[in-house]
Order: sequence, then structure tokens, then C-alpha cells
Amino acid sequence: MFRQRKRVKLAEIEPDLIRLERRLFLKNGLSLGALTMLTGCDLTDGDAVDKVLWALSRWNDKVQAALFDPTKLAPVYTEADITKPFPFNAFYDVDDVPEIDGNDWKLEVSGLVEDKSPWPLARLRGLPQASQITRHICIEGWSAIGQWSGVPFRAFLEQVGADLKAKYVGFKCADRYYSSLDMATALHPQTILALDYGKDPLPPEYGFPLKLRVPTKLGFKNPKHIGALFVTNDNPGGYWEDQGYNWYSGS
Ligand SMILES: Nc1nc2c(c(=O)[nH]1)N[C@H]1C(S)=C(S)[C@@H](COP(=O)(O)O)O[C@H]1N2
Ligand SMILES: [Mo]
Repeated sequence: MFRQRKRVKLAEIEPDLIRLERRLFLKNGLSLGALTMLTGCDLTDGDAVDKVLWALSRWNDKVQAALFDPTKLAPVYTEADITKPFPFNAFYDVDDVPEIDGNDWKLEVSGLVEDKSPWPLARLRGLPQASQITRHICIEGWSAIGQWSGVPFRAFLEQVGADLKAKYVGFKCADRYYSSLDMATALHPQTILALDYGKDPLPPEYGFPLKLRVPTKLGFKNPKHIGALFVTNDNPGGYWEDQGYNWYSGS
């Protein structure tokens, strides 16, 4: 629903609105009138539907963030549950996966942090590591269980002296993908800067040399091939988020 950004006339989407209102009412006890109040947009006043949907999505971010329990863990699985082969997904074909030389790669850190020095792979491997077997859920309708290991993200943020009261962490990737997380999720115990898939370094298709593994979020909020991260109070958005996928997207 949130992917459609074309401007449409109210009459064309009236049946959708009726369905939306029915769903809102059944699931949340909300009417379109209440929706108007919540989003500050008035559908009957000719406000573009996309504007209302974006406002609703932002409101939804706030509700989801308020409901997020920073101590609740995503389910964990055993080695026998691991999906083989683990699926590849990106906004391009597997043949176009970026080729990165791990020897001259460095993670850049900027924004609201005390220490902005870069992180070569060996330095990241020098920090304590954690491992998890969790389920990756893609919004496109598939899920798979995999094993990732790396640096717990909270420990990394503490190490660089990040402002843990800041609102967001943003990520920039080698393939021009980008994404961002709310700070509560960044600090969640299962959010890790993954260096390994299974027993080996991440293969190119799963995000070499560094991927953020966040089992409490949908797959598109798990950026691969990370080159830079930054701490900020301005929402950095993301590749899919800016095309209409709900920004919060907890799973
Ligand atoms: N850099 C980068 N990260 C990305 C993507 C991408 O296209 N580029 N796609 C996202 C999406 S939609 C999914 S489902 C997962 C897929 O990760 P996988 O290839 O390890 O299954 O990566 C996410 N992270
Ligand atoms: Mo995805």
C-alpha cells in the first residue's frame, strides 16, 4: 500500500479507502475521521492520498517505537534449522554484487561520536564477538534462517563514544544502498555488526565485508556491504524507506 506514490483522484481510490477504514476500525477502533486527526491531513478536503499515507506511516513509526521492548529477544534456532542454501536478495542481480577488497576496506564512523577513527577489518575482529542463529524476514514474502557472527552493535557504539541519546544511526553501503535504525534497536542485544556468515567471513552475496544483522527488523533494514555509519538526530531514511516502505518496519 505504501509503495504507491502516484497522485490519484479521491474517486478512484474510494473503495480502497472504505476497505482501509473498515480495517482500521476493526483492528484499532479507528475511523477515517480519527485518522484525519492523527495525521493532520483531511482526505475529504482533497489532500492527496499519498500525503495521508505518508503521514500515517510516520505516525505508525511512533506507535511501533513506543511498543518496542528493548529487552525482548527475537527467536533463536539451532544449526539444524539453518536454511540451505540461504537466499540472496538485493535491488540488483547476484552477478552485480559489489567486489570489495577486504585489505584496503575501512569502516568510516562520523556524526555524534567521540572517536571518528576508521575501522579496518582486523580492528573489528579484535573486539569481542557474538553469534546468532535467527530468522531473516523479507517484505517480499520469504524468510530464511541463518547464522551470523560479529561485534554486538551496542559494544561498538560504546567503544566509539557515540551519543546513545541520539535518535538514529545511519548506514551507507558500497552499492549505494542506505538505511537507518532508531537508537533503541541499534542498542538491542541481538543487533550485531556481522563479519561472518556460518563459520566463514561473509561471502560477497551476503554483504562482505560487513553487514548489520538486526533480527527485530525486516530484511531491508539489514544493510550489507557497509562502508560508513553515522549517529544523528535527523532521520537518514533509506533506499526502500524513501520509496514508501514503512521506516520502522519491526518484524
Ligand atoms: N547493500 C545492500 N543491503 C541490502 C540490500 C541491498 O540491495 N543492498 N537488500 C536488502 C534486502 S531487501 C534484503 S531481503 C536483504 C537480503 O540479504 P541476503 O542476501 O543476505 O539474503 O538485504 C538487505 N540489505
Ligand atoms: Mo528484503
